[in-house]
Amino acid sequence: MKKTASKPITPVPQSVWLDTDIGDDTDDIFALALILASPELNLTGVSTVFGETDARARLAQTLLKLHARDNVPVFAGCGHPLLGNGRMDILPNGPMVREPIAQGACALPKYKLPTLPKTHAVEAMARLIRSNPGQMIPVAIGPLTNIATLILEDPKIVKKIPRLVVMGGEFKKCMWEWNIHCDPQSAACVVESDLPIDFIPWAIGMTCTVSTVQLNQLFASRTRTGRLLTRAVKLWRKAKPRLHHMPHLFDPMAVAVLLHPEWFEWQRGRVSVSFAPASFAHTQFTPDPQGPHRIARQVKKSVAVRTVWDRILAL
Ligand SMILES: [Ca+2]
Repeated sequence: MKKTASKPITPVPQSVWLDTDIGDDTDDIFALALILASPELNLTGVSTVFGETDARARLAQTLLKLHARDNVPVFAGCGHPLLGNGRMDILPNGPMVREPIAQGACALPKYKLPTLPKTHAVEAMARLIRSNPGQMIPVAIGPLTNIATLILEDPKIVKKIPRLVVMGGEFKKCMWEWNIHCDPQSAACVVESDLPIDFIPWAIGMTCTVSTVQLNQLFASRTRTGRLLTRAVKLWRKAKPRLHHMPHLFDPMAVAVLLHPEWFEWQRGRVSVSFAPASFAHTQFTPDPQGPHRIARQVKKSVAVRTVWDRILAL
């Protein structure tokens, strides 16, 4: 009997959607680069959130164009918090002045990029989820306004989303985390839906910091991506001269959840958002083996940072 050689099974790439506030801290552009560098993932769309969503969309389009991936649609989403009533300065911890996004100058001019679709990001995401129920995992790495709006407009849509990965919240330190703080009402709406959610909290991102040697590897890179990311980091540092810190890989770790879940130690339970004056926008966690949420408690930081960074540098 003739033997047939068994072909290795190639896993089908996981469909993902990136919901991002790309343009402020550099970890969003690193997260997008990591997705593009990962054959395990199929990027079906990008939505932008918070503030200048059109400018953020152009920055995402720029990185996609560099890699001939401008077939991936990018949509501008909600610029204002859910209850912002068109204002950005209503947050309880003082006025929040939004300046132009730090890395805006990295983006190619409009005429070199695909025309931004008129479809709102939330509508685009909803259409894709409905036409591919159970297939696509959104990765939310900005304030949760788009995701909350998606759920509010069609609460049943959560049944068509296998799970959501969120970079947001903090459960070890008594503090608010930026993405939750920028729109706590949206965060509450998302965690109170039935959506299964994996959380990468602030402490995980703080653990995953790029070293000086690794950053210098990026600065020495002469690839198109290397040059773009170098410029992004330099613009970000210029925008925050007093801090002058090293990039933390908050957002790329949310993507890494889909690539290497074994890097993380998880705890299952339920996340809630506090609206008490003394702990406004803090996230709280109640352990529950049947809960819909998982929070990452630990990460294998050395292998995680090295692997993620090497992938990004190789793009
Ligand atoms: Ca972000």
